[in-house]
Amino acid sequence: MSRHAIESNLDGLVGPTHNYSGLSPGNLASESNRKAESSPRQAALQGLAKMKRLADLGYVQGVMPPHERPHIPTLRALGFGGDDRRILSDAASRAPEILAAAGSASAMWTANAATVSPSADTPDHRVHFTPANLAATFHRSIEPPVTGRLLKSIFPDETRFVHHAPLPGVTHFGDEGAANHTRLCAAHGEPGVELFVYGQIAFAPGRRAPTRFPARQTLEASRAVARLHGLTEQRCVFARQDPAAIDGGVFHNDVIAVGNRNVLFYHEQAFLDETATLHTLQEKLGDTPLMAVRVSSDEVSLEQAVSSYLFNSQLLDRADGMLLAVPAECRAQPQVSRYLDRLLAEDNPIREVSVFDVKQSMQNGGGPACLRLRVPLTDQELMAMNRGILLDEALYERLVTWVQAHYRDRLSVADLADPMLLEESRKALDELTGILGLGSVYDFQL
Ligand code: SUG
Repeated sequence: MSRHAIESNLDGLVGPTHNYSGLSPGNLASESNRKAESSPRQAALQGLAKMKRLADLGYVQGVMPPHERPHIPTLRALGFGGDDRRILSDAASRAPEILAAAGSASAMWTANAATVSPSADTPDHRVHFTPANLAATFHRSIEPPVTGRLLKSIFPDETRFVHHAPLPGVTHFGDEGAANHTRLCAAHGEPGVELFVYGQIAFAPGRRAPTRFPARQTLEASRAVARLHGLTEQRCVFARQDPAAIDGGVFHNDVIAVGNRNVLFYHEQAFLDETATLHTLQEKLGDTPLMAVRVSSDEVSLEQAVSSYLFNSQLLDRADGMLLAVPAECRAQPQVSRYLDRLLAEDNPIREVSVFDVKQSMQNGGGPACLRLRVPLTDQELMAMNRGILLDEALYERLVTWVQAHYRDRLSVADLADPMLLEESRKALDELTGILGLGSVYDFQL
């Protein structure tokens, strides 16, 4: 079945507690900016400016709200009691690492919110969502329940959308969502091939595992998501990440590869077996030619790929080819910038490079592609979703005013213990669900 469909992008709106706590081993930016002062206000405005520019270019752009942080139910579950003020002060003095985890605004990276299979790929012709369990890091493992509620509230029509529960929250089934999932196809409304990239095999750890940093995604998790979504073998390719890349700071596949339609832009160290991966993709794509844009280590080293986040770009449709939406860091690094100039001059589908400033997010290891969840939708599905989250001029203006009213310009890790911050955040989020027409989704609202 083939119907007209587009790719919508749901960007995570950065939350009021955005901070640098160094919570993600293997994410070099997160580790190196540990305890630096952050600006939640700038972070949210940078994210909104990115969404606005893409919406102005005609892309369907949605907003995924932040989660409630610090997350008091998590602190209660870990034995902190009394009123909110008491919980915060006890956690700050007795277990600051737990408070930091419960205070992270990490839900902003919606590429890790879920895996999405469009209706063109699934046997019941509905869009399937599985929220990622994010079992690899404690601070992110708090996200799935609220992510699930948000997705249900954004895509409520059960005749068109299916919401699965996250996989069991243990590292055997460690699932990081769309950051390790790329869909290749001729057109968004046509059946495609879903590429699942994993870092380890949980039940056969073996010698191929990285030695320095954790491999967050398991093959078992990827296969389970594919099963839940009803994808046939013909629709799936499972490829292993190069463990050396994980040890070099590639904690998700979207740090080293990005695809759109039949184009795959990737670094030669993205996959353990590059030849077999490309071969299988082409075999399963059938008549649709895979256009692989390969970047060699001589052109851009693994280290430069990680520090510039070249591959954490968005690859977006244009009438005559594709637009690559890169983080500003790519143009700041001479070698990467020269590579981009060559890319534009050469014969390939990438016609334009647009630069986005998302520095506040980048300093925690999140580039343009981390900030968005792709949801391919047919025209009917697009009409059936909760359209209150779609960004237009009016919503953009409203959200900018909302950020300016509620967000702090400076935040340090110690501020997470401030009961006023919790109060400010809840007030902001309560207002936000009203603005977006989402109903009650947060624990404090239920
Ligand atoms: O999971 N950083 C996130 C960045 C996620 C990037 N997403 C994709 N590549 N799709 C992570 O490591 C850092 C939080 C801190 O250290 O304060 C953090 O969670």
